[in-house]
Amino acid sequence: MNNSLININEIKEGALQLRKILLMYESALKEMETKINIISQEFELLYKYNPIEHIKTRIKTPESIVKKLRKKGLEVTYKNLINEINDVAGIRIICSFIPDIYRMVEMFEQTPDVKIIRKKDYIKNPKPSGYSSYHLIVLVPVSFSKGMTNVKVEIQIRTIAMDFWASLEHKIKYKYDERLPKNISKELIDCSRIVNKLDKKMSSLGNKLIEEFDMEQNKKTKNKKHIMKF
Ligand code: 0O2
Repeated sequence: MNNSLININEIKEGALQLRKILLMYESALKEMETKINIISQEFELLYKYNPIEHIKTRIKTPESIVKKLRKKGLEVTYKNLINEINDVAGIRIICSFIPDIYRMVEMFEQTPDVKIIRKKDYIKNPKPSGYSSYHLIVLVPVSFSKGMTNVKVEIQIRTIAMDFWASLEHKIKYKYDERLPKNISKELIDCSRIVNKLDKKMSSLGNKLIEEFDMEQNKKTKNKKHIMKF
């Protein structure tokens, strides 16, 4: 056993630094969650159609942060955590139909205080695993007593079907400690194709609903800006 003396001040200092970082990410998530909830309620009120089924937020676990830094070949430091890990704060938006996902992306592009720094379309280009979703990395301004900080948040936008596949695949992968036997990987890829087909079919059935919504939206908004006027 290591018999060196415990330095209580060092422990306190480390704990405070970690709490400050977590507060920064938790606050950014709250800001984003509030913005998305407002958009969702506005859609419901103005168009009687809400593209958002539900949202989930999470802060990445310390184990997952350390694993990701090591995978990237980086030292486990607070600096690397902030600069190199884009998804410490994550928000997942579950939409009804595929076109709703692109509508959400468009909306974030038009939100003045959310700066998109990266976009990844895993719907048009699914991952080899079969994973599909739309990812955005955004900077959200958060005000603290000593000024404003832009905090990185990852937004994953997907349909219910994409979420169903990703959640179960994640569970199965976790069970195998990410070393999936080949036959299971193949089955999962097949399942993702079925899910994708189902998604496209449901989206074409939902087209009428979406077309009516688009007409209403065009009537009610000017310059494609989603601002409620009082
Ligand atoms: P968890 O549990 O969500 O924390 P980057 O440094 O940003 O370039 P990164 O983060 O690997 O690299 O980017 P990517 O691949 O765009 O997004 C990673 C996240 O997308 C994952 O986070 C998952 O949430 C999700 N994801 C990506 N590929 C898959 C997949 O094959 N299956 C499932 N179920 N989800 C996937 P984490 O950190 O891996 O996990």
